[in-house]
Amino acid sequence: MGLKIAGQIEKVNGKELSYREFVERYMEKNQPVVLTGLMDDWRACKDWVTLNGQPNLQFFTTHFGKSRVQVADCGGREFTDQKRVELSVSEFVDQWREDSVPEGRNGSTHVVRGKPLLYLKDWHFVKEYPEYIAYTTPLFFCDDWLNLYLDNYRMHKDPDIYSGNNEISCSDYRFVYMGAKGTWTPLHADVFRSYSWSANVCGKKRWFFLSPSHSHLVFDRNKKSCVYNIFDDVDETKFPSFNKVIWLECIQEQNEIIFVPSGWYHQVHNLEDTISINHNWFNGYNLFWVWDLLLRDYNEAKEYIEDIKDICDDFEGLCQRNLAANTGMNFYDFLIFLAHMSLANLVHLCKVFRGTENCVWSLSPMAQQLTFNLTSIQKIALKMKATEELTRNYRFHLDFRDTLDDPEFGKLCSVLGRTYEQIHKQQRFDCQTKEGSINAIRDLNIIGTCTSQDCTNPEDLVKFIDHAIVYLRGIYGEENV
Ligand SMILES: O=C(O)CCC(=O)C(=O)O
Repeated sequence: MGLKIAGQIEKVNGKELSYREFVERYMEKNQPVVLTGLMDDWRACKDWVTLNGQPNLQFFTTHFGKSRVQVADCGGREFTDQKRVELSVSEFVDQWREDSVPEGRNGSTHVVRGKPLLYLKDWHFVKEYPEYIAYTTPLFFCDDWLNLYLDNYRMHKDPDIYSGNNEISCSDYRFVYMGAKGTWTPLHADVFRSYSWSANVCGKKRWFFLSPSHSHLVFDRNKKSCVYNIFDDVDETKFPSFNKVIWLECIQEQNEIIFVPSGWYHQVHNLEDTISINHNWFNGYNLFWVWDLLLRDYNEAKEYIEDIKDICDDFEGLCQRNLAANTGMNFYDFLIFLAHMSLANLVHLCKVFRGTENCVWSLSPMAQQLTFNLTSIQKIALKMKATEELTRNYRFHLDFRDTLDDPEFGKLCSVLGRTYEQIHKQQRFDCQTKEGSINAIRDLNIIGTCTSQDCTNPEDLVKFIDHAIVYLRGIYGEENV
């Protein structure tokens, strides 16, 4: 039986959309959209594409040929994903060229002359070639705490997990994908239940989407395994609701960027030889998706080893290590991340406050954004506080005052500040700030007056944010924060 398709994803000219409109219509509502007109000046669109619109494979061999990359075998499955091998870019390109002799193609079976179709995925191109500015992230997708944080910190520090290949694979979430016509990505929801955006530098993709409220339909009775390929002859006894699924479809053309919201399951097919760039990211609008996933994966990890609980010296530690290995971070990693991000947001809030003493504070979109961010972090910390494991086990410690002196934190703060200045410049507030970034929070002595100057658990973070907001209200008046 064929798939039921209910509709298409909306396409909007990105040049005619304001940041606020993007937030209100898509990011806040968690709705997909395709944006056009945002890639005009990308170097990738010139260097990586031939005059007749094909991937410029020679350019890749010449300039990036020695890079080692992960390549998926589109015909082979390994657990929930495609089998992967590591190749150099040159080797990958050679194989692509060999396979692209027309008579070799065998329909949509993901195999060419008995050999699997190869799809280069998750290439950390920006990390590897920081000097080569292939593109600029469109403003709509710049409020990206995940990649800003990873540019300065590691998400997870356990040397057992964070080594070798893993070190590279966790370094950031900015990727290049390259694959011939027929390559594809199986059904999945994104890592950390982040948002993603994906831009077609050349080629064409066909996307199938399922909203989070219907995602249970692609799972088995135990809600453990998900359909792998929606075009397979899906076993009805195993996936009894699969035939009820109604999909949203999107044909994404060259130079179009798709916004994939949190928790939407999707399967993707390259209809032509395609190169795309994609990022995963999260911010104050979708943090709760990340926490929901972590909690769910934690409960699963715990259930899986429940039978060794009584003979294990550090059962909770083992659960957290397994969670980090499977999901990419654990509770403590996430809490440290939240503590850094709250302090960075507060640094800027103090800075804006200092610079706007004589203005009507509530008019500042920047202050509204920072206050919103702090409030959404606080909501997650409150949820974390309700998690027994986190109240019983204090496994990390962050000193807010020391963090202000950390040069990596200084870099994180400057990039975050620049990002919000860029985002809000359309609605520029009249009073400009003159302060250095971190001085304002020091001068205001917010940390010194807080009962919890250290963060060791979610409750400390909740109190710290409460204190900061009450303190600023005390100085500048209730209506202003
Ligand atoms: O382009 C693809 O093959 C997959 C991309 C994807 O799944 C994503 O960006 O989330």
